[in-house]
Amino acid sequence: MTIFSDVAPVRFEGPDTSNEFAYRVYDKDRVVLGRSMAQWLRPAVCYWHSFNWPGADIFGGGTLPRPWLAPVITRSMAEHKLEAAFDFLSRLGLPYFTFHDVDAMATAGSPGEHVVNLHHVEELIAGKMSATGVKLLWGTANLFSHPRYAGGAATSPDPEVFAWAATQVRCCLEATHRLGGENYVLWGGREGYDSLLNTDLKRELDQYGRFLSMVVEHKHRIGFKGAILVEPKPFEPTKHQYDRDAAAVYAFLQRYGLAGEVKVNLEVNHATLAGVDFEHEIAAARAYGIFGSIDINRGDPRNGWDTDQFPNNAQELVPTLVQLIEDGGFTSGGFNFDAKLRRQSLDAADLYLAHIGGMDTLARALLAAADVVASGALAKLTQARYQGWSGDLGRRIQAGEFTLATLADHAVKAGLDPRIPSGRQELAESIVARHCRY
Ligand code: XLS
Ligand code: NI
Ligand code: NI
Repeated sequence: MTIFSDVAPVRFEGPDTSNEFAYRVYDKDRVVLGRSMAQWLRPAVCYWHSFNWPGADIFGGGTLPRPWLAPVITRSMAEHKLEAAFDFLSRLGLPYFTFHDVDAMATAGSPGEHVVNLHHVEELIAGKMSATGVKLLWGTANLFSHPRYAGGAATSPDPEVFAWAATQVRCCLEATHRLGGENYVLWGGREGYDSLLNTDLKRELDQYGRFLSMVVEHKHRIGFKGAILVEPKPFEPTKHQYDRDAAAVYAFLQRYGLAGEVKVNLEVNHATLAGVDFEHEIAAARAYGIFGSIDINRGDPRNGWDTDQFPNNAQELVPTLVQLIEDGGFTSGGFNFDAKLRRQSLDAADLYLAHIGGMDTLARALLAAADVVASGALAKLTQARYQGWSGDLGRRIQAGEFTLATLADHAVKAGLDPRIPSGRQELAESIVARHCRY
């Protein structure tokens, strides 16, 4: 018995159910465009916000019932937490979870203790995974909470901090590998700066490049077949984070020779903070060939920080799901609910209600996006816009048959007077809106 045992296993009951502890739209086996909803969405629950966060904010302490939490976590508290977490996961019925090393283990005071404590909890996690069938979407090391990381981890001014971070990532990557994790994530929460006046930006980027190269080398050394994913975010907690968005990550990977080795884990609220639409991040990552996985949540339009709320607006997510379907779906990635309850959502039941609502939102967006894609209407409209490029001039430009000078000569000689085609943006938006009927 845990605080999550009061809710019966959550099942699909359809749109007419009056049971709030049931999925209305997410029917894991329902086939959409040739594969099941579960295969399209590959949903995961995150350990940190769900079980390792007491509901504290910068002005106040914890509000949520999380009896296994304290400033220093002992082994028995970590075990209590694990028991509750897997009780919740098995009742919620989603296939995956994600975790940071320190979310799950007993607090460690030294690198040696860290190795031992993580290994201890890894064995318990393995037991729970095989007992419940819940799988690991990704693991990650927390390289930002401890005071030693105040100046960054890989980008710290102190190489001993770099070495501590290497210890954590080595152990967590190996644990993720042994647990059958499908990806390994690095969110560089403090890999950035608060002031350029005291920061050697070039040196820090080189340190970060070195660190990531070591991670990739180790991945191959141990035979981990999952993807290494960097999670972009523009700022918070630092003033500026080097991985500010998908394009910045790509430039970084190129610079350090890692473009074929590392992809991105994109988060909705981080895109909002970066001042771009979430679908922009997906489109950019696809264009650069680095799309990996998604942290699904949302911000508040009137707050400028990472509020990490559960998604509840399906229409807003349709362009994202259209991109995902066009890309053929995830390979090793999935939708990780990197979302947390509000501080007044006080009951254990609220964690179920939040995930159920989020899952139904994703399922609604998937169904609408599948209809949009199946109708072919957006593809037709986009294709029509670029039709000129299929003509003789377009093909010859792209084939490199002109120089700048010969093309200019051609334009002058032919007296070109082009009329661009209508963008049809309002129609495109109506096509999305009219398919949102689930
Ligand atoms: C914080 C990030 C974090 C990562 C994992 O803003 O979203 O939760 O996903 O370290
Ligand atoms: Ni995240
Ligand atoms: Ni975030």
